[in-house]
Amino acid sequence: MTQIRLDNAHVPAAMALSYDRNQLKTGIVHLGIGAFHRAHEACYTDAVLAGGDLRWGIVGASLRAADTSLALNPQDGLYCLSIQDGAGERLQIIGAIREVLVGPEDPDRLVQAMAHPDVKIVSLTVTEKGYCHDPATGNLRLDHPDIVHDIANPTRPRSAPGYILAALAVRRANGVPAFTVLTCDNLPANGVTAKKVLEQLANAIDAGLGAYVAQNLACPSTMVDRIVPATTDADRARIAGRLGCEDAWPVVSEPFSQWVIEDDFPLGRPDWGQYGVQFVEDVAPFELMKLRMLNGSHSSIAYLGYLAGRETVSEAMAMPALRQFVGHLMTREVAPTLHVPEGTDLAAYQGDLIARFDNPALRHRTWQIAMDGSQKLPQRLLGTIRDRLQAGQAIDALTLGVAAWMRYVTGVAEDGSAIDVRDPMRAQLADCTARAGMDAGRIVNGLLEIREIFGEDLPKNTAFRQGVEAALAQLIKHGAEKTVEDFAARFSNPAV
Ligand code: CS2
Repeated sequence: MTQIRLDNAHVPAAMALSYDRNQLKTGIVHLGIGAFHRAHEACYTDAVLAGGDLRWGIVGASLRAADTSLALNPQDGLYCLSIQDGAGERLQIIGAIREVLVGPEDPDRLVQAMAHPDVKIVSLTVTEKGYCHDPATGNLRLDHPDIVHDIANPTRPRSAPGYILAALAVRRANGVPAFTVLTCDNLPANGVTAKKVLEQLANAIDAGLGAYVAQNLACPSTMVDRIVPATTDADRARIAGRLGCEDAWPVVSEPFSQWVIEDDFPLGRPDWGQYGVQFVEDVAPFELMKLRMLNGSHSSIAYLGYLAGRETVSEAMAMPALRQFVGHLMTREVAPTLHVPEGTDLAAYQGDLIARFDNPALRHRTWQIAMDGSQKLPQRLLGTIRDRLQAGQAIDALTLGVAAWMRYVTGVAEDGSAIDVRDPMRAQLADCTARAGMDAGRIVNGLLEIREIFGEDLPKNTAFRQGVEAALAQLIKHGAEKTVEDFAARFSNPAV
């Protein structure tokens, strides 16, 4: 049976949009149009459109695969957002995305779209690896294949920084002022990181462009937060049933959503502040709190949970010892390193995080969060470790998180089956771990050699090295479940 497909003519009457999509202008081009953007920025922007300011329609772009464009363009860019908690599901149709372009299919079309004078903001969710930088130093990797390509072909780029510069060069030539670059990735000082990478690439292409970027480009930092697991076929089927029409790619999210932005938009911006976005002078305290508390816990839960055979975060959180470990990590090891934003109740924030991880309606796979660990570890766990080592404080939970990542990237699960390790440094990780066998000392020696992840300092720190090696030896010998139980027993009894 062919079902009706969601599009402009087939929005369920009860969910009709309150604004006329034909009147939209494109004020934002978004690079990396994945599920997160569609449950976050697009949603806040949809509220602005519904409020009557129609200048802020979004053109999305994929820089790799065509799957999102294939799903959304036949639907006029429309899709359903499903918000889920234990109590039920709420559906909403989002109309902010006008069209999805695919960079590799027609790079010039995307560059021209970004160069259009109506576009005031180019936002990004291209994940950590999309910045083509060295996570330990924040410097652009001039040997990254996409960067090598973009320096040789600046008008037909491949990387996100390459697209931004190609469009800025066109705007500059046309006398159109620079858009604001709004990064929405989980990187520390994400705006500063983006600007540094853009300046370095611009200088490698043309010194004049480098100077232009340095002087003219605003890259406000942001903190973004919403848990948005990958959509499953079961989600698609359930949502189609409820909508009465097919949506090829709905997104599923938790109710919680937060966006904190530094207010630096020379060409203006949507009035997102009306709809819950916080504009602040300095995003750093928010960002550090989120990256270390939420993402640091998430990655630790993902590696330990996956190794212990738990498919989702909420299943992992159902292990009492893991729950205790996460509590210890947050309260004892992460919280003391933070300068929390004024007015924040850190204990309440932590309690809310535990409740969010517990959300039984979200099937957030540990395997999904385990991806790209080489790009995530530095800001999620290693920065906290550095601060604590400097203060002479214990790092037991943090080192167990790092050791679990090391055990995970051996690529062999506890039952002997293969782990599908997804990581841009996968070949290098596999090479290190294959040579080391299942010997904790040798694995630690090999992986700590990767300075792009661990920097120059951590490999030299004996407390860190020994802590990780001891935790890894335990994980290899006893498995993750028993190791976490031992951890919980050790720390619930201060006398031991
Ligand atoms: C997760 C994040 O996949 C991951 O690495 O830790 O995507 C997390 O769900 C978001 O940052 C929550 O805001």
